[in-house]
Amino acid sequence: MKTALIFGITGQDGSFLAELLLAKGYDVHGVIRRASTFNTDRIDAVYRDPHENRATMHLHYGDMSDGTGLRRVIAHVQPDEIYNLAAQSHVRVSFDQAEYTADVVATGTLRALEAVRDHMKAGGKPVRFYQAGSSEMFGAAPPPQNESTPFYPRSPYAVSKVAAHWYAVNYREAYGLFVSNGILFNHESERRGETFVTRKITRALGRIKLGMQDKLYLGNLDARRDWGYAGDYVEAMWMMLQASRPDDYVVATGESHSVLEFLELAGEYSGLDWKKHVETDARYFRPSEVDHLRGDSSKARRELGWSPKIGFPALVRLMVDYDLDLAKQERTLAEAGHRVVFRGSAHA
Ligand code: NDP
Ligand code: GDR
Repeated sequence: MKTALIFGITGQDGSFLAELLLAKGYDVHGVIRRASTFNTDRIDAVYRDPHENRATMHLHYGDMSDGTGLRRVIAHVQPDEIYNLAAQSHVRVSFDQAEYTADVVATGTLRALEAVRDHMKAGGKPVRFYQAGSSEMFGAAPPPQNESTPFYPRSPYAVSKVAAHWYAVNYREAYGLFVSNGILFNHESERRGETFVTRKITRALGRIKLGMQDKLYLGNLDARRDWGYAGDYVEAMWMMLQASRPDDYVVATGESHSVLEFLELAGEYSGLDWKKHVETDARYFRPSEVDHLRGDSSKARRELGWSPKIGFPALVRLMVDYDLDLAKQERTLAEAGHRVVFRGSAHA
């Protein structure tokens, strides 16, 4: 049985990856942050109380800003594979929290790599390391973007991901570590954080449809993204660590759509006269925008045998369906007298 350690297990991708690895028979360990409220919603379905003695997933407290803690977790878990998915992952927020984003995303990756380097030097078993890179690293470079496209990052988040990418390459070259960079284009799901534009849209449409919300405020509708399904993308992460040698891979659908196109399709599918409900708010524009991302993932398709299964219309539909159901649950609770608070549109 292989042992995997996931930094960022409570996030969208962490939860899908944990499920994938559990289904493959892995012993799965995850690092979670201490918070004053529970932050394990996305993994609660696969978590078992360790006291019940049938635990398949183990959680450890840790933070990418705390290198000593990361070392301790690695020494304790003795993983075969580490997936570094932890990040302050919101591009807009990174302009407000630039230093923090750099510390977690760039230096946090360096801390993890240093820990792996020392762990192996001290005789620990060989570790394969996945680094969660991003299409944001390409930024202003024109599409289609592939592994040879020069990086041109346009936000503190993207600059930090570029630094993390090069740390990973350097540790591969300098110390011979098995480190692979996935350069993943946007991937969404019903578990997507509610302040990313796709989920913000589907969440709002569900609530508007049920009369629980009137307006949806958005920023730049012209930006184009290559949107895939998160469940498909975590498979590519796993495949990268099963390859015979470490490398860097773009993971994308090869198709791009504007934010407006996403909105139109989701609005039509919801059966709403959505134009009456959508307004623009300058606060959601970015100081410097990434206009057009469309990935060329032929290397991952050729060398890993990866391909996406869920296309754009199916992705939009599954998110709208899920959020319509969620809105129904909220309305039922509200009708039963519960206080249902929704902050969705207020942030980012
Ligand atoms: P999420 O924002 O959903 O999840 C991020 C995870 O990182 C959460 O588990 C979060 O914990 C954790 N985290 C945040 N800060 C810290 C910290 N200081 N120490 C330890 N853990 C921390 O992101 P996604 O799941 O969407 O993305 C996964 C990774 O892939 C990220 O690195 C992201 O930047 C990158 N990426 C994502 C893409 C996408 O389209 N989704 C595309 C390309 C790259 P908590 O739950 O407590 O907040
Ligand atoms: P992105 O995703 O920045 O591509 O980063 P996001 O969904 O936040 O933005 C996509 C595009 O939509 C525009 N937009 C808005 N965005 C948000 N969040 N809120 C709005 O109201 C809004 N209105 C318009 C944005 O300007 C942008 O052009 C995501 C994250 O998951 C990163 O961690 C990851 O690395 C990249 O995808 C690939």
